[in-house]
Amino acid sequence: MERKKYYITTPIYYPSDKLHIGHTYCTVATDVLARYHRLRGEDVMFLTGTDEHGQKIEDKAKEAGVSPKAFVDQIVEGPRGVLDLWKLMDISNDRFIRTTDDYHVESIQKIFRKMYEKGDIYKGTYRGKYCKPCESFWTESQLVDGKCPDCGREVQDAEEEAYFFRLSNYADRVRDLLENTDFLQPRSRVNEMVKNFIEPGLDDLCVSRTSFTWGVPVDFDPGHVVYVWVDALSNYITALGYGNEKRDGYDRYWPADAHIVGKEIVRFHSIIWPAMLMSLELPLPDHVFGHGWLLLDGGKMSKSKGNVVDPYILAEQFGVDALRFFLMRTFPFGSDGNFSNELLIQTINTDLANDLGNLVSRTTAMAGKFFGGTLPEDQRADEEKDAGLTELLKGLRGRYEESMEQFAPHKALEEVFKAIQRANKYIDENAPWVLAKNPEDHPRLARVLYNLLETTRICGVLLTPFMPGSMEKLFGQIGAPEACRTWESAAEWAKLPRTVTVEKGENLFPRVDIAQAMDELQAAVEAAKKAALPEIELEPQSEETVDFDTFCKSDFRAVKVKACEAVKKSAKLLKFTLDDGTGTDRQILSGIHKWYEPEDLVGKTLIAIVNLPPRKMMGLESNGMLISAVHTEKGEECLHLLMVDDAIPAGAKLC
Ligand code: ME8
Repeated sequence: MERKKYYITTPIYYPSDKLHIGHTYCTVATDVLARYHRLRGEDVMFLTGTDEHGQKIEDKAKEAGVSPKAFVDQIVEGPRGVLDLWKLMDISNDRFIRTTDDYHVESIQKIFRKMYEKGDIYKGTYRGKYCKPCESFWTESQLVDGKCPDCGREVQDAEEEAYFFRLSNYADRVRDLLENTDFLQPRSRVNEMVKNFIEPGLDDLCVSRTSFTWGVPVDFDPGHVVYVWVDALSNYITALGYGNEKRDGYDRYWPADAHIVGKEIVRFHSIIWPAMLMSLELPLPDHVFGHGWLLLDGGKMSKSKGNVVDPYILAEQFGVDALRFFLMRTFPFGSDGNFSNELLIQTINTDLANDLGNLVSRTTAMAGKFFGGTLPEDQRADEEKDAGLTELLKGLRGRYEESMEQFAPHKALEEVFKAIQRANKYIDENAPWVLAKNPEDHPRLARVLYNLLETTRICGVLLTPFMPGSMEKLFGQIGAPEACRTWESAAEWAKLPRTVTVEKGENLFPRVDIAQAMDELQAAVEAAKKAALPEIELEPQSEETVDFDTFCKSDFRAVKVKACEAVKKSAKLLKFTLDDGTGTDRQILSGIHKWYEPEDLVGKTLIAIVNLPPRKMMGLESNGMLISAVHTEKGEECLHLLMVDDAIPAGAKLC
């Protein structure tokens, strides 16, 4: 029998900034669904990528002083970039598309031309607002208080020649698709789309721009670049070789089974994208699922709100699987949720350390202690006592499957955790430590432990899409052979060999100390901030000139350190006794204790300016100043006393 195909996609990300935990949420969710379909034995194609064109990227690159391509390359391929992040998060995408890839550009030009030749794209005039200093076009709705959203200055009416897509032609068919099929999910998003966009009337869509150049050029009208959403949405087919020879799989995988997208881009995926496909006369995807947002304190996610949202820091601190699990367990997919670091830690402690972790470690420890790790053949079931657990487990895969098919991974996890909690209760009900005391009860004890291992195994299979790495370890600990890790085996009770051998291993999910973890997170954020600072920063050179005679009045001399000590009650000051060649000791105070210990400086030849007027510091007189070189490194001030060749005699003048 031919394997069923399953094509699933994430949005392609704007590489305009580093990705945060909200972006990670979307990709992890899609990965979980992709892994679930693979577990079922389906032929999965999972696509993700980056959306690299448009004015926003062009502007950011300009700001950074690099070309747009160099700018996006750094964020996509550079250290801790998009590719690194997906690797770290164990994302199992089969393909990765960048909209700057040449095959994609070639396909976009063909797609644009095809719609143009069909008469669905026509040339017209784009009317909007223009900010002269920023050289930017804006629509009325993009303005902030009627002014340029970038610089806040006045804007003027402007016109630009542009191509338009006849979106209005497809309004009825799109409405029918939304209202009369299960194309768009969850259902609540359908009403949003129809009420906010379709009912007020769909305007034709401006699909080319001439005011910037960072995009796919319209090949039959140079000077125009293709609107970034037409470019971006098409990635779902260009990555399969539609319109190019470099990729393949279009016939096998299109139409997509599911596009997973965030709620703010549902409009593009459920109105514009189907209309484009209708124009191209291509089949429509089965489903678009619009998930909710992770919020911070009820508002938009940003780096400055106190919570740590850097997925690198979170994954390094708590483990990749714990983070993946938390995202899927805590927030109903489809609704918004409030993200916080405390909630993350609580979920790890409650579900992973207490419930799942304890079940595994208690069961394997008891099998080790009471039976040397291998369960005996002689086992005694007790229908009455076992039914509560075994019945729950027998129906678990079905309930899990139903939720996963409805794009509700949080509900699937809910079912699995009900079973885990039931198993922990089963331990208490059967008190294995009491059974262990009486040899006659050992067959019963063996069966209790077997039932617990079976429960763990089935839950392990169903948790594999969520925590692939940890479940692999779990299977090792409970001695589950390959045949007991499959989708089919999750529907079979008593699949694990009766005389299974367990292996007590590392604690899969250690408990997190909340106070300590919060401190460590803060320290990691500080370290990351520091690492992002420029290596070395130099003070800009002075633009003010000094005339030669004035400069020559400064008397710089070589001086030798005869003695040096810290000034009492001062954290900074060192007191130098110097030989300046005059025969009388010179005393200079210098605030450099942060960089030097006094004893290390004795005997050194330094440079001092000796004709400054005396100054009092901490009640002591300072006659001159020692010369140092300073710069900033990773945000920290660095200082080096100027030390010269010891062959230079004390008092030698610098000129
Ligand atoms: O929209 N919570 O890219 P993008 C949940 N390039 N999801 C979030 C989120 C949050 N706090 N913040 C962002 C784009 N996302 C386009 C897509 S597809 C043809 C083109 C989600 O990098 C967001 O909802 O701005 C979107 O689904 C995804 O991250 C990429 O966002």
